[in-house]
This record gives sequence, C-alpha cells and structure tokens, in this order.
Amino acid sequence: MKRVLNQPTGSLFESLPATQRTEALAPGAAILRGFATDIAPQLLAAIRDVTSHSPFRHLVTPGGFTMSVAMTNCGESGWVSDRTGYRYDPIDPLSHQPWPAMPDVFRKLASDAAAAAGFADFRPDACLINRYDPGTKLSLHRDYDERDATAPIVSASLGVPATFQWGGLRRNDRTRRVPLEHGDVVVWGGPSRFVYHGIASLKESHHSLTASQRINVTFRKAR
Ligand code: MD6
Ligand code: FE
Repeated sequence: MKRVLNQPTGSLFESLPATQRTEALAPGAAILRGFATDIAPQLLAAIRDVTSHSPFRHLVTPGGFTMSVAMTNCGESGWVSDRTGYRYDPIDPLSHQPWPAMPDVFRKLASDAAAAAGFADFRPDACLINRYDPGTKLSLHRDYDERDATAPIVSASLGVPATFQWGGLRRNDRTRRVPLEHGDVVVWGGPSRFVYHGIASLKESHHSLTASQRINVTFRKAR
C-alpha cells in the first residue's frame, strides 16, 4: 500500500486509504482531503432531493440580520434561526413538515469520516446544508446549540473552493486561513469542539458539478 507523505506509520490515521491525505488542524480536529470526492455526485443528487421538499432559504438572526448563506436541513431535527433565537426543530418552519430523512449516503459518509479521524460510532441526527453564492460569507461563530458536546461535527465541502477561518476558543483569538476544496471533509470535536470559525467571502469560481456555488454539508448530534 502506498503511503502518503504526511501520514506517518503508527499515526492515528494509519487505517485511512492511501488516496486520502489527512491534515491535523488542532487537537480533536482534522481535515480529510478528498474524502468525499468519489461520492460527491451522489451527495449532490441527494441534496437536490432534500431541497425539492425543504428548499434553501435565508434565515434571519435573532439580531434581525438576514444571513447571506442559504440553508436547509435533513434528518430528525434541523438547525433554524429566527427573531426568537437559534434552535433545533423537528419541523421545517417553511414547509410545516418534518425535514426530509437523512439519506443513507450521508449517514455513511458522516460515520466513516468521524471514524477515520478517531471518533468511533458517530450517529448524526441532524444535517445542516449550506449554500454559498459568490460574495456569500459566514461570520465567525461557534456551534453551540447541540446538546451532546461529546459528539464531533463532520463537515463536507462540495463545489467551488472556499477559505475557512479557524480561530481559537475566544472570539478575539487570531484566525488561520485554511483552503477547503471540493471533496474535503473536516471533522472536529474534543478540545476543538467550541472553536470559533467562519467562511470568508466566496470568490467567483466555477466547478463542473455546482457551477459558481459552494455547498457545505455538516452533520451533528443535536439531541
Ligand atoms: C462551512 N461550516 O464550511 C461552514 N461548523 O460552510 C461550519 O460552520 C462548521 O464546517 C461546525 C463544524 C464544522 C463546520
Ligand atoms: Fe459552524
């Protein structure tokens, strides 16, 4: 088996297939480069199916700002924001129906990626899907609304590349800029679970599967 240069023998990531490149981001956080590339067309087909029932929409923050990222969800509960606050809700406030079920290809990706990064038995119950058009950004934030802080978050990037901003446990900690490309999967938990992070304004670019857009799929254990 061919070994990748940054994947030393005996490391935590030894069981990864040789085609994946793993980068440690911080304790508890890793980027699995290209982990979702092969199944990206299936993921995008499943996302089209989800959005035919629960379309992408721009949520309003409790402070009254409309988010530039368009969002939807699948799974047992979905992350929503409105003037009353942030919450996980089993009902889509737009369709007034339960969120579409989480596709099997999503569940498998989430648990395989978590296991590859050292988090065994990850079973997400919520999946937030984010859509970025050129100029869209996601301000520095922490993911704080999940009940189970021991579970990691798994996040897959599809389409045009973006710059991920990775900070620290305090809002004012300095941030690193990390490029994320089509097929990259980020897993974070443990000591990194409440790190501040964001996405810089998306640059004009083109990807054969998503045109000018970037799609991000994040899996959580919310309840
Ligand atoms: C994004 N991701 O990549 C935004 N949050 O579009 C997130 O905000 C995020 O990737 C928690 C864990 C992983 C993430
Ligand atoms: Fe986040």
